[in-house]
Amino acid sequence: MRMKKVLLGCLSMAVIAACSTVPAPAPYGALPSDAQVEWQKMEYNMFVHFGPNTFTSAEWGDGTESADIFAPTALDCRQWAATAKAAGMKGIIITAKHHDGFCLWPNPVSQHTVAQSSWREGKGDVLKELSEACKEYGLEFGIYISPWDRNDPHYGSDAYNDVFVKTLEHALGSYGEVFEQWFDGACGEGPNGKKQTYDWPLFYSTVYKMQPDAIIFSNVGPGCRWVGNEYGSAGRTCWGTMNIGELTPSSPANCDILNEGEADGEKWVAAETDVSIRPGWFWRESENEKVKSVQELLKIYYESVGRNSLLLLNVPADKRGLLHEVDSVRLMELRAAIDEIFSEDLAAGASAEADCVRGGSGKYAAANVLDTDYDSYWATDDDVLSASFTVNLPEPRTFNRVQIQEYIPLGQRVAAFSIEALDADGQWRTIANETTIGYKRIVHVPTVTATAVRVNIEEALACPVINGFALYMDNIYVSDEKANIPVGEVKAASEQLVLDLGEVRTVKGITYAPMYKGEGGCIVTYDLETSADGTSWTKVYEGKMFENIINNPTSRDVLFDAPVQAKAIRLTPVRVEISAGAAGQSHDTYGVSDFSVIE
Ligand code: FUL
Repeated sequence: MRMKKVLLGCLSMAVIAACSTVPAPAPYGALPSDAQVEWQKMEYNMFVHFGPNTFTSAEWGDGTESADIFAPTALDCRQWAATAKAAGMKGIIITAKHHDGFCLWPNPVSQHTVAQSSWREGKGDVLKELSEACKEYGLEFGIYISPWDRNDPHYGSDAYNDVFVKTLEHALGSYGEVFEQWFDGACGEGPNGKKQTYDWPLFYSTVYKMQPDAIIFSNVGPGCRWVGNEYGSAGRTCWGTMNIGELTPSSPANCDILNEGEADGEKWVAAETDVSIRPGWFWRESENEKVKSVQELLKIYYESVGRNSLLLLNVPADKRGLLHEVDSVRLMELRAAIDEIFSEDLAAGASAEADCVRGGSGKYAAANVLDTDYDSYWATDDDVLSASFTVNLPEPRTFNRVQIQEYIPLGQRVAAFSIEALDADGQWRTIANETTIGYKRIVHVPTVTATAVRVNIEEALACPVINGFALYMDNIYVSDEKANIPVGEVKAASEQLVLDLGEVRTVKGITYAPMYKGEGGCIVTYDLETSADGTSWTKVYEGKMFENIINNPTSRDVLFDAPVQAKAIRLTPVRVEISAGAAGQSHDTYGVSDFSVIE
């Protein structure tokens, strides 16, 4: 019924089209800036975590590390850039200053930088070397700077905001163009135990003063937003828009909103999916064996790039100052897999038609979804919010991925759509029911052989504007099931974890892993005791922290300062939390998928 009405409407418009030029759809809602559109087109970038933690194995350094600890033996940023380029990435973002406050570039604002270390006799500069390597390899260069600083003596006072502004000015003013400024939302105590109230408007204006086109990442933008988790998954519904209102990077929206965005949101702040190729953000020897598999990385790719989000994949540099061979080989394997899956568009040679074409004009014809011109699109009349286009294939083709792109320079519009395939028996079968599209959506459908595919826009905030459609066959990714879900148990926060080894053994440390996505909560701080006889206990740690475990609920190895002779190990949770916004909130249960000793 609906189709017929639409057709009639469109036919009468066709007559009008013959006598006049049909205007393009007016932009709808919050729009991306040109820089935001270009940013989203990058799709896949590299994050490099590097700093004192690389040498201490900590996730969060406490700021007391000596500058001399930073001592890469063979730093080669050209190797990073060559690897990123070969991996298909478009830019690299470096942790210029993490929470420990150590700066990877010399600057007069801080007394805790490479200039104070004996590495290269205080003459080294990682930002210089990386920015030059990026230029050489045609990559964009981006900077992560943590406002949380556990070293700076000013932290916790108004003076710190000025110090931080000067730090930004120096980093952003010394190395040419910076495409993205990454602000970590973490806000803990500084060296004097005080927290800081960040002057976010001042920080933003400083970035724009120094780098007018930079995309500012924070939990809530203004350039792009955090995706709400650190395991690499944007929402199946994912709007580029969100209501920011009074939210700030230090008090963001809850993670579900960050993950999905909001229809008709007042600001364009597309989601950036930051995730590490390893369990932790920094390199450590013990995780060389735990680099994510191609299957896990493909899942992440589909759930970020394939869900209207940009993928920022962390590949930490090691103690040499190189990307480790396990990681770089994995990146090449992933690239080969992506190339193979997306090498052949199975819609090639097809024709397209639609039940409504804007003003009946060829300028907005359905065929535009099949060409490679980003700026040509299929659009309907303004009052047509549900319509279909059909892609007729030259012969039966077998595929299991349908890629659709919405022309985001005019705003994100589609709220619900379905996909049908015309099978060998001449039957139209529905193969997907989904919600948003955005810049790019890659829909997983059952493997199907079809002679035609139809996309039904069921619901849109304004007339749909679609500029891309492609079909692919993925023979590599085996399952849509959650990859590597650790099975485990949920325990009461008051419950201790006790390991009886049966005999006295030499123990180097312990491993604790919470459950998938931190279900049940995570142990954040704990006491740890060992016992040689199973009855009397000796404390090894009191109030020790699994750093960043709330945002990144992955397996944690804790290595003791020296091996211990123990028959039993006891871990007592002190603080148990569950993820809430970008922080944690106290919780009465925690998950355990692994509690074991390292021997
Ligand atoms: C988090 C930080 O606390 C982690 O250490 C890491 O840098 C990650 C990208 O952001 O909030």
